[in-house]
Amino acid sequence: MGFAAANIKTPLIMGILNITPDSFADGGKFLDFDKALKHAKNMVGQGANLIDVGGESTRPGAENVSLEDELNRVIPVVKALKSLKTNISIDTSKPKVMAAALAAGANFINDVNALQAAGALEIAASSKANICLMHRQGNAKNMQNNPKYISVIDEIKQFFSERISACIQAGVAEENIILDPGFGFGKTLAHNLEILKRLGEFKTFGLPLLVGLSRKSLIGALLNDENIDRRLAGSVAAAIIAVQNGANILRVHDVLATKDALTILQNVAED
Ligand code: PT1
Repeated sequence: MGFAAANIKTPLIMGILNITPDSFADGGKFLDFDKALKHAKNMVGQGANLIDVGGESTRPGAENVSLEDELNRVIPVVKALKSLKTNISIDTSKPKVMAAALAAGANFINDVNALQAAGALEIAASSKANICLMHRQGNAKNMQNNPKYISVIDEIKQFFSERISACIQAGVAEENIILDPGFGFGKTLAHNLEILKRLGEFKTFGLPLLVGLSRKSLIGALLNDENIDRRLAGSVAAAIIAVQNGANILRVHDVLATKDALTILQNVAED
């Protein structure tokens, strides 16, 4: 069962749990699994409201992962996360991974492809899980290759309208839908900044907004520093701006820092 996403007042923190394989050591698989669980436990302890389990990188230029590999990476982790009694999100575009993850205890589908794969809508509709519909221009391989929009905001809104309609037609409950403008997915720095500035315009759908800004290259570009280890403060600042502009769920690597910043914001913000 999903949580009441439409009633989110205080922003929720979605902690990122990337399950990447260990390509060399024999005992690698077990170590990865152990490390992933420990990390998830830490994030929940730090204030994460849901854990986003991903077995396929969707960052620019990333390689595709086979169905079998993705299932082997994420399903044991989803099963193990049940003991943490947290909300479990599955970050996938593959309908079979969605179905297996839901059966294993996930209650949130985070699809950067917005359920456009054949069969994805049906799986979403047959569950009570929350569904995050993210906007992306292009695919992982080509999306940062000169993205162009006439109006980035209008085009994302148009996409949201189409995908919300497709979901409702397929039988997904509207109150389970969450929207995400997809920072870094087929967007230039100028596009990303315009989306952050005008995030509030997506509230016209009356649905919660999820944003993923954490450690992305847009932060590095603004700081003129490509070092990913130096993106914490910029990521937290961007997350807080997003909340002030209407974001309801923050997809982040750094749960504790984000939680602390939100606490400061909430003590100052009027209700
Ligand atoms: C996101 C997101 C995601 N981002 C949702 N799911 C990633 N709902 C994975 C870069 O420019 O924003 N929303 N799942 C990670 N993707 C990227 C994209 C990582 C761009 C890095 C960059 O550095």
